[in-house]
Amino acid sequence: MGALLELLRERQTFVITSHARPDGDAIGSSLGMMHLLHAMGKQAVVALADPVPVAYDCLPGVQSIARALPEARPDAVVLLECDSVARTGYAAIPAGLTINIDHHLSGRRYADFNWIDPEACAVGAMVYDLARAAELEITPAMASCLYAAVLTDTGSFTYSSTNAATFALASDLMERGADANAIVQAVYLSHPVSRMRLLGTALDKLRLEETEHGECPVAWSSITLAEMQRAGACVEDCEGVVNYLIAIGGVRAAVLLREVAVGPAAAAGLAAATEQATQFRLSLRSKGALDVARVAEGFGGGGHRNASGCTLTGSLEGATQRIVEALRTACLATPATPAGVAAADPEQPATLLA
Ligand SMILES: [Mn+2]
Repeated sequence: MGALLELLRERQTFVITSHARPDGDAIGSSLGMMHLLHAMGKQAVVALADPVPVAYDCLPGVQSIARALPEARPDAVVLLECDSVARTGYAAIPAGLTINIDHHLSGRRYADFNWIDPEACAVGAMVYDLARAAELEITPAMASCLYAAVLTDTGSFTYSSTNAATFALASDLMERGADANAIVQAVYLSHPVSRMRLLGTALDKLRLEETEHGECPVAWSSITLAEMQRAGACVEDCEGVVNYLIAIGGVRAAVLLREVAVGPAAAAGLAAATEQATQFRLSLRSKGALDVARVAEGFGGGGHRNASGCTLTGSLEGATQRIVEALRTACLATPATPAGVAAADPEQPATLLA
């Protein structure tokens, strides 16, 4: 961390970015990093290729987030939660130096400086550690941003990455002025009704794999573009649906397949994709030792042990068959823990993707 601080101190202008379709950790840690650099007397702007969901409008500094990269080439670009430059949604990010800060198991060392900590519950927690190491004052604004990152990336302190240190971090952020109540209100209690209608559709289509022993270790469902259109829903409304599938007792792995608009279909908005062009974004979840990061990597994706994602092309039936088969194989290869309860495994701490 000392080496990273040295790199930051030596430079003056920064661009901070994170992955496309930004989540709570992407937005919270980016803004937290911006506040940190400002506190160091640096020039720093956050640029995200996709819009910030309205749920995060309450975070201090969010109105300064740009969609386009600044024209002037910065001294350094800080990439948070990205396994490549392409993950940002930008084709290229010219900078004197690239800094990669990530906590995914599938994190890659593609930048000039790489700090990957798969044990961190959120990248927001790594930014917090950096601020402490720099002996900077953590302002209420920075605290709120980092709190939002930690809250969302731990599934509201429920994932197995949550430990005593996570609560100590949350407690410290609240002491320093994080507005935890406002964040919970905005992030969890302000959903549009379209989101609930879409959830209803997905749960209605829920399927469970039944083994000869009567167990149902794999659960799956899907959301098509037509279903989204019918519910008046947007892509954002699909977030978190997969968490309901993995919440079922006895289920060890779950997947939600979401049809994405590609090619001419994308150009026409939410028009149904042609058969050949059909593409699905998959969100995978698991409990305990079952590693869905590895399953996703088998399809060119990645993530955390208990939460990952990948993209499949083909028909819905074909894509479903391939992923369910892969999850079934992973289940068979990984012994189940009693009652499917997540095992506390100090050897391989699990971190989850929001
Ligand atoms: Mn994260």
